[in-house]
Amino acid sequence: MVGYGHIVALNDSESSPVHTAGLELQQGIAGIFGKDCNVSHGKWRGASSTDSVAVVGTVGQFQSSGGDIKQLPQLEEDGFWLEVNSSATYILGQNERGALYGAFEYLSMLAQGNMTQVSYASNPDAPIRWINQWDNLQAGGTHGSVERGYGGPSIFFANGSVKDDLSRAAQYARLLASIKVNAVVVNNVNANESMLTDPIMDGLGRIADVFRPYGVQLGMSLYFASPLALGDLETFDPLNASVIEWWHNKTDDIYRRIPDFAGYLVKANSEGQPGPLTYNRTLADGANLFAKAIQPHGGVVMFRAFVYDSTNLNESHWREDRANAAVDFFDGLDGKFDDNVIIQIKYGPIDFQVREPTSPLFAHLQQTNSAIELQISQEYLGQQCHLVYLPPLWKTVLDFDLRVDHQPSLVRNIISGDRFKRPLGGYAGVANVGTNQTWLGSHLAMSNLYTFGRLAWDPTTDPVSMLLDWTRLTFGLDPSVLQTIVDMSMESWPNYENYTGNLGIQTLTDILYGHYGPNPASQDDNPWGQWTRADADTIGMDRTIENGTRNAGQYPSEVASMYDNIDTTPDNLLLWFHHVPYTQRLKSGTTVIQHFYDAHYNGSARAQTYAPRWQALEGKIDEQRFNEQLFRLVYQAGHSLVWRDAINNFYFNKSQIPDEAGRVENHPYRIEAESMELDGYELYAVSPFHVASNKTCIV
Ligand code: BDP
Repeated sequence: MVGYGHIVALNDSESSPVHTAGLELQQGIAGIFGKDCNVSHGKWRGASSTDSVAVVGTVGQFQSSGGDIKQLPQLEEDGFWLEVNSSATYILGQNERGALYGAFEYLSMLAQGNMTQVSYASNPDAPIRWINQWDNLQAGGTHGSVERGYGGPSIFFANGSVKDDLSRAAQYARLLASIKVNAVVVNNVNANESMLTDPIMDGLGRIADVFRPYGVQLGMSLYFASPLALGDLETFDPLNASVIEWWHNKTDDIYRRIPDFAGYLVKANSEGQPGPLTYNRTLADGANLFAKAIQPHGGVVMFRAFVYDSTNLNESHWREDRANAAVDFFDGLDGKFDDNVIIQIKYGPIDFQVREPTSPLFAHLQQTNSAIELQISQEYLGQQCHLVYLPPLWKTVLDFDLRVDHQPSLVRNIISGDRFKRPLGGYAGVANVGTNQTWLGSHLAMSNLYTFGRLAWDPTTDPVSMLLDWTRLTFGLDPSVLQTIVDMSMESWPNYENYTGNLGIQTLTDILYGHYGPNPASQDDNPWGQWTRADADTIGMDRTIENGTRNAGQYPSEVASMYDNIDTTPDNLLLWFHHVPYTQRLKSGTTVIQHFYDAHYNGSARAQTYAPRWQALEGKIDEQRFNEQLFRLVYQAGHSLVWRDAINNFYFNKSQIPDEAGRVENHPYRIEAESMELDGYELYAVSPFHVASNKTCIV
């Protein structure tokens, strides 16, 4: 019932999420209905005190105010009860954060025109619903000050310090609370010891202060060698007594500043980051070092499974195939991690590619907590210059059944803790937002951040229904706007896969530099023994058990035999698991090479339709967003052609097998820029080659 004149928020402390919830309800109702409501913060005196009321608070606060709700079901941590009846609205959280989530959910209903009476409880599927930011203290990381960030510089850091003005950080916390995210790790996994200096820890305390009213906790990435790097000790051996004491003291220092600090995120022994293997200690020794220091404070350690390093391991197995690394490195460690450690596992065995099988490590950790790492920032997926709506990709992993011990073992039920009865687990989303007005660098990319939160709360949510909600909340209720955005978004990931890399060959994106644009040659020409193994006659990585890299054998037996056998491997992962002739017939009846040609033509043709479909919405979307998104979609149309021709030509040149439709060998319609008559322009040789045809562009 929206007609109330009064909102009661059952806590009057300004840093409390319940206090925030009162203000959000007031602001939201004013925004949606143009109606002013009073808010009183503190105790509720019962329904008789006013005839129409919305009450928000925790169940405990409500009951101690004398309130009584019949049939209140069991609420889990962060869960809430929402009841909208003819005279009142009750939003009651299991904790304060849950109450705020309930307020946002209620506002989301109203903003979408849903005025129905409801009465339900909502509980999270998993306790860990974290965002990871890869922000550097200093500008000058891979992409300015946010690694793999495409939305401008950091909202937290500038010039080696925490920013003075944290208003944008507060807005971020607000945004994340509205999608039920409960913590943010604010700095890059490629961490820096300076995070643990007093001025930075003081600054982190200020960030935590602006997060707190939204129920968002702060976490930090650690540099494993900090005791040595800061010059305090001569070692960072995790079993050394002074190292242990050092980390305990630092952890106490952090909690003195941030009593609700969420925990640490650790990237160890990977891509140049030091770790326990440096001292012949196990990854569990490394993780438990931090777990023990943080346990008395109630914090957790997110320890990343993205480990590939040459130290101290049966090197050849993972070097021959990086997809083997995570399971190899964690082999024998299940059950050795403390209970407040969560192993954070990228969705696939390699690295955020357009199509990967589920990481087999999810099946190996049965006495260890695990979480999935998803990448909202579209590093390999068009970097926000391409529209790619990610939930359909994420769902291929979350809904995958690993059949551990021949029992149903969906990834989402493993990470929620249900399958192996683990106390902790969940979701980490690499968002990398920046100061750009759009946060991520593109208007439509924000659907990925929104739906990350929705899936982390309930991974069974349908990708279309979440997208509809997001579109209504973002662009309003016009049916043609809804239809166009939903249609384009839903086809965007399969299309991107079509015009980039097919059949499980991965994105074929440049792997050595920016991870953007086509560079299929770089897939094999790199130090990690990857990936496509393409020659004149054959293509694909043999990951079978007998003759290949044995990667298929890392899966539980039912899944292993499916992938080990070419006949039961789905087409979309054929080249991930098998090395085949270009003439190999797919289940669809076509050959591998012809599928490549067709997919690239079809996918890029589809991408040509986005801009005109968007243009048809002119006048229904405000001018700024209309124009900015149009610019991106026009660019995507052009870049999809670059992709199409680069990949098709590359494999045509290798295989010399013509396209049955005769499109690849000759481009009758295409005029190379450098063969045109140039007036006022000059030819310019470019590297890497893929950015221009014939390695030449005009300037
Ligand atoms: C790769 C990114 C790199 C990250 C790394 C990671 O290119 O910037 O540091 O993943 O996840 O995909 O640690």
